[in-house]
Amino acid sequence: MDKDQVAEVLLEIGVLLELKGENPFKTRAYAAGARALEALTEPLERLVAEKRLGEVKGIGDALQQKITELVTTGRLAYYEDLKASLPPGLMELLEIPGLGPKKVKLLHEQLGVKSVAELEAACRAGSVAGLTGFGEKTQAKILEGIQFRRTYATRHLQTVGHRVAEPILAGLRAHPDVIRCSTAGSLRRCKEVLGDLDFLASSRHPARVLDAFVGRSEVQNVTARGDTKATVILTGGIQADLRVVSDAEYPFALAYFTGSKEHNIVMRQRAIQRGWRLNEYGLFRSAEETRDPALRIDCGTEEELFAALGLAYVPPELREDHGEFAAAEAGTLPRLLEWTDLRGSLHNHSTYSDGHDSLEVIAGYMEELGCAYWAITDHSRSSVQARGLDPARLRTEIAHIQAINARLADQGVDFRLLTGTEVDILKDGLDFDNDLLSELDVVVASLHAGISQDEAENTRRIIRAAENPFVHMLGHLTGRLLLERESYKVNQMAVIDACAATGTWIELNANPRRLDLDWRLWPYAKSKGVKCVINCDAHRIEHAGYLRIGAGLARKGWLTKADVINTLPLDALRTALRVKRGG
Ligand code: DGT
Ligand code: CA
Ligand code: CA
Ligand code: ZN
Repeated sequence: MDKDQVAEVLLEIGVLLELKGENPFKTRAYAAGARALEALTEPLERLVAEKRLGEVKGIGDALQQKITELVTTGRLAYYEDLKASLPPGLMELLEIPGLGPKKVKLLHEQLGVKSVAELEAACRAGSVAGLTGFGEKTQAKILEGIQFRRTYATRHLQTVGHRVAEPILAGLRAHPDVIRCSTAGSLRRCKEVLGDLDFLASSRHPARVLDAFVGRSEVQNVTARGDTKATVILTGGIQADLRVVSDAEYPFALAYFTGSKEHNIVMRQRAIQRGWRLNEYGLFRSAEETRDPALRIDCGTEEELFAALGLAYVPPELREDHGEFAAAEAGTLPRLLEWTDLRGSLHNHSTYSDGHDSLEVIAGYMEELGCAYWAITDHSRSSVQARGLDPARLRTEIAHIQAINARLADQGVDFRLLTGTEVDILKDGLDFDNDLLSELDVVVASLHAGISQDEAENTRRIIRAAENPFVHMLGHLTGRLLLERESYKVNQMAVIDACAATGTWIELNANPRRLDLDWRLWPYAKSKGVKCVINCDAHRIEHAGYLRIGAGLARKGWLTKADVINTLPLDALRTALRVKRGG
């Protein structure tokens, strides 16, 4: 077991102990232990092998022995016994918004609730409201949470899909009987949330490929298994489909199962207009539905299929019937952004506010990664929960960044940190005055608190921020958290128009839970001349990887390198940053 897995087990032990009503000191020790592991700078395996776990602050005797057992054997008897001593449904109850271990324990002890279904029944019967510490309001909130979970349990963040799909695709690739293979469906189209995962392979021996797929260790349950397809449920509850076709059918099946459905309908129409038929088995010279190989128009690749239908190749991200057919026919499909075009991120946090890493660590990591720049935009003072900076502390940070940059210059390194802030948009104006903002390289303005129920009010506040000459860009415009929290009310079109009028950029927040401005709105923003900035909103150095996710969504929004500000090299970026300030 690696460090992250061990930390996860420790956290879960802490929760299980809390559910059992153990003394809080004991339960907290596990959470502290997990945090200590996350902060390790040395490989955990080495610490265990050299019996040096005791040197780590926050890891006591009891934890040392458990961590050692987990790392060396991959299991922990104590943890398994603990899990077995509680009804398995209790952990699931914790996933309902508003329910922590204390409340779950009470529900279990007082009402005998052991599952989500039982909890729902108890709420409907009104018995939850009567418990100490609950009340009508909490009961209603719990019901709402159960409903929300039901709607979203079958949908997953794109990153989760990628993480789960990668080893499965690698397994297909390595299989001796697989000729070609790919992901398909919404995963290949780079949708922000996914229903299920789709895989496609070509082979002369479909049964062998399907055997290997359903036999994988992450398969929890085989829902369906036929001669050419299988559907399984993977650990974590995500569903996956695999189709296996002949290699001659492969390009047609790949196009079909990549979809979207709306895109496929138009493709079929185009075939019919030509007196042909298109389905997952081929493009056929036939007026009837068929899969007769003798009638198939040979296409070796998707490119050839598109060409046969009079179209330029449409990248999977654009296959949503959002205008790709007109553009592919006219030969005006844009050359989409590549994630390697990106030079850095302009909205990120450090230990000065709620980030995990110091300026030095960030600079070292991003330089090593090959970035040209990385802006530090810690929170402003009103974001108290995020340890927002007051003006004095921001000036300390500016000086600190300048010192680091001076050192980089001395060493002949081209990489630079940029100074900045993610300044809060307040009821009337911004959290910092223009004098202070003018001292910063990069200013991101975001709405975090005091959000109104009134769309016009929110829109007005955001537009006012865009009108400030010192604000370069708007951060996470809708405040949405995918599968978790809806957007606040805001007229996005009006904001885009205001950004166009003022030369303000809009962020594509590449955090996989945000991904706003939504890809559906970028073509409009682009038509108005509004530039995009793909930002990691990094709170840890590892979040630099979000650039790739953001680039995928930018592609889905039809954006090219020229539409995205942070493809600029440092000098050109500095020039672009001066434009709105009249310099
Ligand atoms: P998801 O799984 O909900 O995120 O979305 P998709 O697009 O992956 O949908 P899925 O998994 O149901 O099907 C994969 C592809 O198969 C889909 O993108 C298009 C194709 N497909 C599925 N059902 C139909 C259909 O009834 N008609 C057509 N034309 N295509 C379909
Ligand atoms: Ca799918
Ligand atoms: Ca599917
Ligand atoms: Zn923010």
